[in-house]
Amino acid sequence: MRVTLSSNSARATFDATTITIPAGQYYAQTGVSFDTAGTYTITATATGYPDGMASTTTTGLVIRIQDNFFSSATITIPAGTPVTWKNFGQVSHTTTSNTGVWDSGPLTPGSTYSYSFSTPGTFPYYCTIHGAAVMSGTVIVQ
Ligand SMILES: [Cu+2]
Repeated sequence: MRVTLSSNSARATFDATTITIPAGQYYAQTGVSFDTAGTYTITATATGYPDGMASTTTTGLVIRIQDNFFSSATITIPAGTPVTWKNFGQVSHTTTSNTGVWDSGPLTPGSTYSYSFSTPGTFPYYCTIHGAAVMSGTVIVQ
């Protein structure tokens, strides 16, 4: 099994160190997740099959929620970009706009919340459970 990932300088994260591609299927989305928008080309070889290739385009960006911070705390995106927060921590958190633009409510570990930023501006947010002094971030939309 060989999996090669190339992209336009975007990072990728893998759910598992070994990605299994079912025999006869020439795609490799399963088990691969992307935390940065971009166009990715995936090639893989499964026993008994020739190299398979697929490309996938992801839009938007994932902000990782940890205990207790956002990573990255400040991001800059073009207008129209969807942002997804995913809770990678062990306890619940929220992503809540300081100005009432969005409010995820409590996100249990593993949960996600998405919001699409259509208008330019600076959007500060925080976690209502742990407070702005502990957990805050900013989305800058250009
Ligand atoms: Cu929190």
